[in-house]
Amino acid sequence: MTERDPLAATGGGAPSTGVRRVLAALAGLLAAAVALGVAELVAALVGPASSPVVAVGNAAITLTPEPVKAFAIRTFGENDKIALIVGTLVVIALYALVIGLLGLRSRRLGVLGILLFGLVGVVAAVTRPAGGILYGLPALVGALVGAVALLALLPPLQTPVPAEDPVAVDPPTGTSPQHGLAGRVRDALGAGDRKGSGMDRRRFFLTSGVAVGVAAVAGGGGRLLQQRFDVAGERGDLALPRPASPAPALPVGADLARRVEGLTPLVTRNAEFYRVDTAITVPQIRPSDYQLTLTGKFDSPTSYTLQDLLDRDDIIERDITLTCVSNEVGGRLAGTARWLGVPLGAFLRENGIRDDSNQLVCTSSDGMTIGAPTRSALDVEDAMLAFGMNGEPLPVEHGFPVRMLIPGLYGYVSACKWLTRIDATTFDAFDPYWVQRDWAAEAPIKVFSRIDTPAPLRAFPPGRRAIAGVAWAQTRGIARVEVKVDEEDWAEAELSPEVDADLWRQWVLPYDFAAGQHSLTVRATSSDGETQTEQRAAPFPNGASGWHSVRVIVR
Ligand SMILES: Nc1nc2c(c(=O)[nH]1)N[C@H]1C(S)=C(S)[C@@H](COP(=O)(O)O)O[C@H]1N2
Ligand SMILES: [Mo]
Repeated sequence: MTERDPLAATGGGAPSTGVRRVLAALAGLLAAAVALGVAELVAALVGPASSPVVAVGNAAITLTPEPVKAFAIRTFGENDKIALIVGTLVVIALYALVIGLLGLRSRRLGVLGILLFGLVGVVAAVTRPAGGILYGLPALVGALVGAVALLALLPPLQTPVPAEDPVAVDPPTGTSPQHGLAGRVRDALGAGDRKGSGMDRRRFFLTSGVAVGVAAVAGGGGRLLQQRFDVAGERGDLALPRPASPAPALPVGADLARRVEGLTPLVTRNAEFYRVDTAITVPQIRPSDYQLTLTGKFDSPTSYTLQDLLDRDDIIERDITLTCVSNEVGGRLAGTARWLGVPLGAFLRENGIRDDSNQLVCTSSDGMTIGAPTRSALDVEDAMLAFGMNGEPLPVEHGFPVRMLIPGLYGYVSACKWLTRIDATTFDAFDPYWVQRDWAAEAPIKVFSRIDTPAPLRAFPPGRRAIAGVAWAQTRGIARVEVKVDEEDWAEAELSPEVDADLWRQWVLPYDFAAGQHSLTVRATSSDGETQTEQRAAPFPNGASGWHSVRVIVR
């Protein structure tokens, strides 16, 4: 087969060259759209995480260097995943434009480009921790159909069309040597290029219309069909047990947010609870399929179904504040909920956990590994395998059906969501996901306090106004919160009642503001006497430190 450059054939200077290039780029885009649409449809058979856009996005998360990831979390916050998907689509679109242009010069190169693009999708999907060989299917089928689309779209841009004889483009009878499947394939691959001096716009736009239709129907249909993996229904039907040990009642008036505007509520609603994880598509685990497996240093490990866990007679309910290590000074990656679950220490002992395990490696259904110190899992009083959050089954985003919680440790070393395996091992034997990325292997939560109100740099009139916020030091509790205005002495704030050492405390200090600019600074002291350090540290590698300050304008 000989390649011929249709542009060269026309001397590259024909008036239609620019238009032809634009249409070729469009052909590349359409072929990519068809590929992605078809891939979504196939992913509806295999599972949502096998969608190549999702798989490539997930792989990007895995491969992205920590500083970039930290930047993304800082910049996009809870929208980091949307930003990633949009970014992935933009890269794909640019690549597709190039493929279209390349295809104009050589269809074989164009097809090769699409197949390469498919290969990236296949590799990304198959190598996902939760992925199997089947996960490669959506990208593979998508790329093949995308290649067919490209081969259908390019020829009309390269075929000479004698205006008076449109039939010559597409012979209706079998007399042409190009006819028949082999001939068509040869034609499509460029061997059949004739002088290449014109284009058949009508046929191009008709084919484009078909491509748009296929992409939209396959993509939209695929996304719709993927909803069959949703476990929202099963989650709604799940009945939670009553705790044998209920949470201590909150004293009347415990929540200072009722009287101070802008203060974080004592208990965070599920919909408002911060979310941090690497999952682009949230794992969907059917309660009836759920299995928790114990491996490693256990004398008598058992496997548990969800019902086994729900049926236990030692269920506890506790109010616990959970925090992310990525939380910056003044940050909001923390929340408090009323959790319901199995006491972790008792559970581990019952399975004969051995003394020579110092790390529990928890694995989620999507392949995340989170390593917690065995000592904390055994000894921290309210550590649990949680299945309930604020009176509901865990929301799917927060780990349905079961997650781990160990008060006093950042989430990345304790709070494994979608928990399916606990391996009793050692720190020497295995580095979990974040530790592989150089975060600290052990990370107790640092004493922390934050000013919620007044908001920085928003002007308000002179007079009395509450300065307020939250402070936490899980497992130790907060004893004191102090506020410094400008160069005045530290003033002690009023605290919400101490409910549990694992729960944050709200603090309030009414203050008479004079006109002008003021700087407000807060610091907390834990019940065991550690005052929050002024020393600034970034979240990496074991949590941010430093006092939170805000500037306010009074006028
Ligand atoms: N499976 C899984 N569990 C996970 C994570 C994750 O990425 N995957 N992130 C951890 C981190 S870093 C934190 S801070 C908490 C956050 O829990 P939340 O999203 O319910 O607030 O979950 C932890 N558990
Ligand atoms: Mo985290």
